[in-house]
Amino acid sequence: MLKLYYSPGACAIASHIGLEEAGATYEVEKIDLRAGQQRTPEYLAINPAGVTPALATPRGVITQNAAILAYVAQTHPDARLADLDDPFAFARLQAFNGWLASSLHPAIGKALFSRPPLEGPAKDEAIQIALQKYDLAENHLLAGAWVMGADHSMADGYLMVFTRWARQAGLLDLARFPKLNAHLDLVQSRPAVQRVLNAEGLAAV
Ligand SMILES: N[C@@H](CCC(=O)N[C@@H](CS)C(=O)NCC(=O)O)C(=O)O
Repeated sequence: MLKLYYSPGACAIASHIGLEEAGATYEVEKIDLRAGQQRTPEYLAINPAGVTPALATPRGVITQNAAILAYVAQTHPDARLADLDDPFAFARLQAFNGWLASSLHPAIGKALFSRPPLEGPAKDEAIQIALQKYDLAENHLLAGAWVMGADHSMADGYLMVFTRWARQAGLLDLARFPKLNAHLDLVQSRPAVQRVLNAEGLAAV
């Protein structure tokens, strides 16, 4: 049985959505990031990096949303969360998820969730840097209604994490980001995504 360690509304929701979209058999355990549960010896024994998500599998723990999503896609091929027959298409998908993990997530995370919170010009600068990355997604990286074009994939729930945070912060301006707004609405309309939002005690934004 797979077990996902997650924190509600945090980036682990990408893996949670991947599991639900795949129709996987899994259980979840909530890690309270605000209470510092990610730094307890019990959780550090699961993920020594002290972050969520972590996915416990029969062969050991997988960390990083991009890796968990690729594992779920490959172990549940009927769900078609990735084009597993085309190495180029799979690499493009991995490139997008890698960009989310290494570029968009750190930028919006710094702007919104720095501890202590950023203020004044430092916050303004961090927001501008993050918005330039949303510009890149809006103008260059989205291949169609879904991230990869005509077909839904494991990248869509992952992108939703960050468009959701941006919309909640009032940063996802409709005129500047029409495609990202439409994508967020599309992803949130999926039954699997609604089940995950409910399970995490969240609502569509
Ligand atoms: N690139 C990593 C990011 C993991 C990450 O930073 N998770 C955050 C929540 S969005 C976390 O657990 N932070 C807890 C902490 O830094 O103390 C992934 O995709 O898994």
